[in-house]
Amino acid sequence: MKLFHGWLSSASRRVRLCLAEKALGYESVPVDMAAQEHHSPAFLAMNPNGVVPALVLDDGRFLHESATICEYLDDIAPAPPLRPDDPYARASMRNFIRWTDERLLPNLLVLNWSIALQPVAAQWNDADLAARLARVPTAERREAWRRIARQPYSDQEKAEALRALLALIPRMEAMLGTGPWLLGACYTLADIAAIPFIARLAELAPEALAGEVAPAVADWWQRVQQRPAFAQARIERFDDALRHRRSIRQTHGAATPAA
Ligand SMILES: N[C@@H](CCC(=O)N[C@@H](CS)C(=O)NCC(=O)O)C(=O)O
Repeated sequence: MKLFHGWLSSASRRVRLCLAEKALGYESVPVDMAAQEHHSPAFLAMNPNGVVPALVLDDGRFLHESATICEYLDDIAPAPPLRPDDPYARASMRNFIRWTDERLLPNLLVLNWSIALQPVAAQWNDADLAARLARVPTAERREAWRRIARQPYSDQEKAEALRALLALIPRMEAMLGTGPWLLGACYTLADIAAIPFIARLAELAPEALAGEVAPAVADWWQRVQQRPAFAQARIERFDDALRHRRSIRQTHGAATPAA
């Protein structure tokens, strides 16, 4: 299989975590978002939404949507299982993942793009920007690119985005009641879906993850980071990774890294 992904992209991180848990080998193809590689006709043939990740199967067919890809991987490589057997628990897992997709990811993108892509996008001239926007396949993402290039998110919008992200912590705290994982005894795709957001919150608002504030989530986060798959999936600190890539770019003049 071939995974088209961004090292810092939350949806891509999920799929890498899932592949690592399953010990599935794959070819890694990082996508340069600032260069709009994910809006090229070749990429759009794999994922018509023009977002990472996209998975190319061994037989040449494509899959998109990180939650769907993870379920597919759990179907083709059932060990270790990453979904609960119980139908109600499985449905709850899907609802939790959908909530992270709909309520958390757009807010995380506001924060991440403001530091990863805004400095690059702000330099595009009007004609360049118009040509770039014309290649974005969905109105929602086109507006996100326009905002980042011409109307950067305000401090208030960023604070609201962070507040929305922080809603994850009490929700997980309640789910982890009996633990050790979000749906009980088994580590599942719900845990994998939460990891990229908690990893970023650990950087943006470490106080919210303190043991006195969110004891169950703090313990869960420790357990997650000890899993071998966590290191294999390369869930690096966002700011460190960005700094490192910028210094490489300044030294070698390489393309802007995928965010
Ligand atoms: N629901 C999608 C979300 C994918 C997504 O939004 N990916 C972001 C990075 S985390 C992206 O590629 N953004 C690029 C763009 O909007 O142009 C999934 O889970 O795969």
